[in-house]
Amino acid sequence: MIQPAITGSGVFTPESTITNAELVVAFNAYADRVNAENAAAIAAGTADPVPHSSADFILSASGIEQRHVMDKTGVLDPARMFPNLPARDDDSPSIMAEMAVDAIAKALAQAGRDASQVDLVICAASNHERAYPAIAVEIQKLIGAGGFAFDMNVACSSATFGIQAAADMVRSGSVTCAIVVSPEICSAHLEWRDRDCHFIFGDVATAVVIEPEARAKGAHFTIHGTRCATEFSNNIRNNNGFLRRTRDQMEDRRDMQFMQNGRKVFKEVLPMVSAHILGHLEDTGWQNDSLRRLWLHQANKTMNDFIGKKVLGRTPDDGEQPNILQDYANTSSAGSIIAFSKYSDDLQPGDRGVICSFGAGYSVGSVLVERA
Ligand code: CO8
Repeated sequence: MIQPAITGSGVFTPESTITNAELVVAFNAYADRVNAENAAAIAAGTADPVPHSSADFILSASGIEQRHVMDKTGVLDPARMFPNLPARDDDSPSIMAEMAVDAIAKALAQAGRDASQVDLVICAASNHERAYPAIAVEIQKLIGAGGFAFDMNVACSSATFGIQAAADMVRSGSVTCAIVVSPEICSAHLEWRDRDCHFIFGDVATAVVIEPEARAKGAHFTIHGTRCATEFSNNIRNNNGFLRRTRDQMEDRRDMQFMQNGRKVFKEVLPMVSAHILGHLEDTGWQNDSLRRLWLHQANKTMNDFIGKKVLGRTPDDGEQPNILQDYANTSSAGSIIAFSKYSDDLQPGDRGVICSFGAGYSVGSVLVERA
């Protein structure tokens, strides 16, 4: 069996940011407008007013301070409340592909590889811009890669599940230079008019290069193990899909966007993730005290603090479990890879770490790596 390694990683970060304060001003203006329109029904007790959002609540409940987005003007327009991303003609690159190409260029530069050497592109993300042709095949063409490409979706766990698929193909010898790219435009499937979730997500793209370790050109991360698990739950769900036009009254239905029961997710996913990582470590023969770093899914700071403590058996020291969600918010599958990409260069040969993502499905994926 061929030993796989992560030889490069890269992040595309959209220029526009929305701070919690900006977000709350727009949301509260929207709430005031809707409440004024419904004043009679609210007074008669037949409609509930839309309550105001609060920047203090957002920070204390999630740890998020701002998010990057592909378009902020549409999101912050109280009369619109979703991004403005005009359709492109079929001969122009799609938006996800364009984001992906930027992240891939950075990852390939770190790996010291040219795109012509790539023989697999997996576009692993929690939503795709169209049903077909696959975004991954468009990316393959745009970068000038060979081989084959496909899209996959396991919501927040897409990147780690993609790494497992790519690493398995490298292990078996069917590919020699794989890219797992995760362009996430969460802003387009988030319901910005729902105060329970309007603060949660942001946009980004990440990419990793996976190759046989023997081909690595420089410092890299040996992949010692990958493990994926799923367990069905309705607590994070989006009912949008290709059957939309076959059904009545779907246009502005709430469940056409991201829906979650955040409290239940919190309670049910935490034990699942801690047990998953600890089981993966044990079966690989790794002690938790040999870990130098945890690159966790970036949904909620309290959640990560809890998992870090459970996995290490103590409160993580500064830098052992880097968070990026204060700057990026939840970027679905890309979150743990942003943390990995930004906080891994300082590790020394022999240092070990875990990349772990989790979310809708439920799903959890872990990747055990060692600096070499
Ligand atoms: N401002 C002020 N008050 C608020 C706000 C707000 N914005 N929002 C809620 N409140 C109020 C509530 O109404 C509630 O009031 P009351 O007690 O009077 O009923 C109170 O604050 C507490 O509300 P919650 O119980 O909801 O607050 P929590 O402490 O549970 O925090 C969180 C909410 C932050 C959502 C938290 O539950 C959480 O992080 N849960 C885990 C979520 C998670 O990890 N989800 C994973 C989803 S990601 C995924 O799988 C990918 C999906 C695909 C990507 C989708 C892209 C769009």
